[in-house]
Amino acid sequence: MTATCAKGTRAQSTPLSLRVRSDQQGRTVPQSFIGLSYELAQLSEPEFFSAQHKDLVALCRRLSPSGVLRIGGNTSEFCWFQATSETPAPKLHVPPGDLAQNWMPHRLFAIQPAAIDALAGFLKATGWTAIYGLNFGNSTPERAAVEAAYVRQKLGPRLAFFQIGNEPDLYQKASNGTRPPGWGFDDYVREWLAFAEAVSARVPDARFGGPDTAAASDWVVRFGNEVAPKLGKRLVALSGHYYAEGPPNDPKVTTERLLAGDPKVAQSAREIVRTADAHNLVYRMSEGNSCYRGGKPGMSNASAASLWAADYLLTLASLGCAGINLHGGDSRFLSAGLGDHNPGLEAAGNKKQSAPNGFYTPVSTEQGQPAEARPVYYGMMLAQEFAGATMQSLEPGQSEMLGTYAAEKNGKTIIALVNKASIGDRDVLITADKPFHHATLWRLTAPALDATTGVEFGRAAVSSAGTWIPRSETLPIRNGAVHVAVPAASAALIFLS
Ligand code: BDP
Repeated sequence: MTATCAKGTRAQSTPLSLRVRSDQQGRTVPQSFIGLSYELAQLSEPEFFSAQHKDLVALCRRLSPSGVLRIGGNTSEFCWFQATSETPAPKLHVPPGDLAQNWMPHRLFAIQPAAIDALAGFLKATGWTAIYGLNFGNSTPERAAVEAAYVRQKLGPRLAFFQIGNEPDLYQKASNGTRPPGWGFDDYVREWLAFAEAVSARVPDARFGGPDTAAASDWVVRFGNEVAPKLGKRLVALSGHYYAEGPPNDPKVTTERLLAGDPKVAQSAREIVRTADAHNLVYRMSEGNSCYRGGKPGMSNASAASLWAADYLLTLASLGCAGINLHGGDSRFLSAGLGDHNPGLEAAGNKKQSAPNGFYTPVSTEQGQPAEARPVYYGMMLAQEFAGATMQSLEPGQSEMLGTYAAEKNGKTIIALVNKASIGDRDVLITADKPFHHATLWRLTAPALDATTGVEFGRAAVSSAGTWIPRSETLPIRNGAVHVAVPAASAALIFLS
């Protein structure tokens, strides 16, 4: 990226006209739309998710008053609940072959009851709920049931649901090896049901979501169709992961490609939402980010990722997805989740990085340093403004490299314009079929697409204490229309009332 990204070029002469159609309503975005995803192994340090982790609490609260914390990831297959000091560790299944080619942890993480007690305090302090991932890779239904009973008892209504296992569609791959080659969907459902029934026997009101696949949307659809009739009201969500790009050391992974968007997102979301609707479930994108295997420095930890997040989240919201959880956390646990490989560092070449992994994390929480809102967090903040809003259509719809979204909340119209182009400012003229008299604007800005610092929303940064004092611009209204210039590599959030 070059400096032209920040400044862009002169605005185009003919503005793009967009009209908000309040008669064409979409779905209401749930208040719990925004979420974060973490490795379950973070719980091996009980103080991490605790009410005492003040800056992380503050940054979660700033992001959403009612967000969802999903705890799972690759390490969830290697965590075990040490219910008492006598509880033995589970047997670790080691796949045959060269472990250097395997990307799973292969070491165990003990979770003490104190970590669950602290998690309950963290959720109370943030106002969030949790999706709790039970180990399915190296565990038994009995162990899962004991852990689930304790989690349910301590988290109470703050437990959204349990998930069992992480990315089972990858289990039989050599890079994963959780199950032998040939193991497939039918084996998965049979084993999954055994875990769910064991948990239900101990926790009769337990709720579940699944299948938390890496990529296979056909598994999500089949899971909905096969498991919903068996579980009835106990199944509440269909879940799947989405990483837009990866791995970071693949030269084909670029900011340009990330921001160009991915048509598969809409295709698979439509299919999953249709299945979820048919069974009275919701669809949650329970883990994902800009680039798998820890993210790519200069992209996942940069302004590009904030624009990607704003656009991706609002795309999913308009397709009826009930929520998203962007993955992140402490680099030690993200490295562990990848078998201690750090491909992002390789991609960085000789450019020094402040952490070896977790370039995509929305909140940085490196040891001994205050928690910090990273660029992707600001894109999530922009999307959060749509929580509780009812999506509306904007005509004529999407335009190349410009994400356009509208919704109505508390009588106000909200419009997001995400200019993902590295050069070329966009001039937009907005009208609405509902008259408005007041128009204000918050911008999502950064010095350049690859800037890893200096991202602001509403001309303000979020401090580690969660403080954020945005400054809005008032836009003039002429002949019932408002004119907005959206510089290259920036976004605008407009409120009409
Ligand atoms: C997913 C895993 C998670 C990893 C992430 C990644 O669930 O544990 O950290 O991808 O590749 O496959 O970054």
